Amino acid sequence: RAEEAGERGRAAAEFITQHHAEERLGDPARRLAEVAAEFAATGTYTHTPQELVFGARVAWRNSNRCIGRLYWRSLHVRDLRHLTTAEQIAAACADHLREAAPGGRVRPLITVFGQDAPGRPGPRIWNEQLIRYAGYTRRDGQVVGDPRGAGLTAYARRLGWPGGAGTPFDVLPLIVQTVPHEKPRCFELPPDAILEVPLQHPEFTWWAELGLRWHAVPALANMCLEIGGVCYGAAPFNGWYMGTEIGARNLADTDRYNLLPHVAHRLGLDTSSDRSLWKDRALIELNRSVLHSFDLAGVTVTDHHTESRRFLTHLDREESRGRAVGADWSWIVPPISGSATPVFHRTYDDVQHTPAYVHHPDAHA
Ligand code: HEM
Ligand code: NRG
Repeated sequence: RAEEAGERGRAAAEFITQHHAEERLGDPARRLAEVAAEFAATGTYTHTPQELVFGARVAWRNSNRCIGRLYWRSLHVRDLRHLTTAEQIAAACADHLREAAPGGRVRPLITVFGQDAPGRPGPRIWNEQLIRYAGYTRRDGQVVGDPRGAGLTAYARRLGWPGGAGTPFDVLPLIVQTVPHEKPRCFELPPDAILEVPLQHPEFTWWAELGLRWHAVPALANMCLEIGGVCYGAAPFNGWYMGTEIGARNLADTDRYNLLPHVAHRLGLDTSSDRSLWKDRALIELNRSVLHSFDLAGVTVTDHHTESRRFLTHLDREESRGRAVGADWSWIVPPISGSATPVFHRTYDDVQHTPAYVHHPDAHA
């Protein structure tokens, strides 16, 4: 325990020093002394609003799995560390979603709730993202909706959530915990906080009949924001989607919506042999439909070619500033047409810098 406190104290000093150096704030000695004193008295310390903004942005810059980091300086930070009740936090998450995509224009945004303190953990959001679709497991083991949401769906039901309409795209309630060892609580998201895009296709008019849709804002909610030895366990953040996340993974993976066979059938493709490349062709049409539909709806979305180019610009820019960029090739390279993007044809150093967004084990796993 003392060892862990020492570790966090060192991380605090390192962060304060980094903040002063990067933002050219002069000698950090005064702030370091202040932090050391608060640390000695309370076992933790409080970031200034400026430190919080800097920390959240640099944590994005340090997200090795993220291809979208070129605009890391533009992250907008909502400092809601003072909120305490589950109701307030759920309402603030709904506001986050409204503010993240006014009129469909998505902007990178993070809402930071209270930090963990020794013996006093801060709030947690159990949902993987603020908006995720339920997965209802039927008696025959088949799942209606997103199989990825099946665990949380079952858990929400046990907490008393009555379930949604039973469609494949029912939005899960928020599950918020403010007091450890006490049951978390469910909050339905207000419909006006949920922007969704129905999928159509640029050529096939029948595509809309498939009844597919996806939500506009990917807002990761279960990662911990770690800044200078302090953990913010509830700090949902979002950017915009890259089309492949939806068209090549969420709707296509066999353990997700598994739509390739159905789409290939509707396209009249020969599914009797892998070598007809029916999966590949179905993937391309799914991805065209995602980009086309988001564009038509006026909702921000990027494609993997554009985003790959931007990422290389990001690498150049960071290197010219003397900063090494960590990256994880297996996450950076898009899940379709990898070799047609420039990020494929090189290697990266997967070194993890701090501050960072980190995965903590699911409370309900
Ligand atoms: C991961 C794109 C904004 C932090 C990813 C992934 C993509 C992506 C494609 C891989 C996801 C996957 O394969 O499941 C983008 C785009 C953004 C954006 C296009 C537009 C602005 C942000 C922001 C943050 C962020 C604002 C944080 C402030 C992360 C993190 C991961 C990630 C931590 C890894 C998630 C995990 O481990 O599950 N991003 N991102 N990204 N991104 Fe971004
Ligand atoms: N693949 C996930 C989302 C992961 C993060 N992606 C982003 N993040 N674009 C999915 O829902 O498909 N972001 O902050 O923009």
